[in-house]
Amino acid sequence: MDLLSGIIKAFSFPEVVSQDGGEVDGLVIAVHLLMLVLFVGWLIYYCVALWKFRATNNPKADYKGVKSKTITNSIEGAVIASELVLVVVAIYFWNFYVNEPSDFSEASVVRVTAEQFAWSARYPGADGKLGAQSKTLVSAANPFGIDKSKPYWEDDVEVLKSDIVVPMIKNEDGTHKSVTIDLTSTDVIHCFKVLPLRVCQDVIPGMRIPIHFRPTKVGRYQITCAQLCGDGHARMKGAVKVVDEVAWEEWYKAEVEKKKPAAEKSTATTANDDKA
Ligand SMILES: [Cu+2]
Repeated sequence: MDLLSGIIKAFSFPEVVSQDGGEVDGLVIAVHLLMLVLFVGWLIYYCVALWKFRATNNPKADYKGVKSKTITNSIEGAVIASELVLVVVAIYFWNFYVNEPSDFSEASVVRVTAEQFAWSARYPGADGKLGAQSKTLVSAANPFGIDKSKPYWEDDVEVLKSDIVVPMIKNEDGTHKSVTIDLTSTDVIHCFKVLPLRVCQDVIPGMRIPIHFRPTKVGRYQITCAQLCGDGHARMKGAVKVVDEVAWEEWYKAEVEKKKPAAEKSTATTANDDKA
């Protein structure tokens, strides 16, 4: 019984912690079913051909082959139909993943930058906007390649080579708020894969690629780099930490506080002391 449950578990989907994860599982099942239909179809065709053209029935080779167009047309039809199904399903899911979610806001964007061999994140500060970023400006002192000649960058919150914290916020209608992650890389191609969130997106230098998901469960989920990105690829681990709304507010407030200039912080502390 243990063996059976172990086998079932090995062939089951991992836990889903994103609202739309079920759709991804549906896509995986649909593609596998389509492949199964094609596999069985071709297997039947192969067996029929073996039987029909067996040596005992056809002692002499017929070099002209089959003249009827039925077989050729059926094969071409099957190829076109299966390609069409794959293209339609792919376009549907591509739209689903790249289009902005209905509740998109600039303030909920997290800009994640990959490098050999770590993940870092940048969040909009109190102004709700992220500063401009350019690959040409990336250096040890400016790992995100921030363009300091443009506005909005000063109050941005940075998390270097640590957990990427995102909030799990439940809407009144029972749905969950979306999180948008803009992915980029400072060196080579990496891949941001978080299985429980059902996201897997290549991270390409010079490009900013958005992905969306709606976390439904608090927890710490491993980011696996799914592109061989160098000799340290195997140790390129990161984590997406999904926290509830209260923990998110606390964390974000503390990070914003860290960004404030020392003078501003001491004024705030004195004001609080006065109140006490
Ligand atoms: Cu990697």
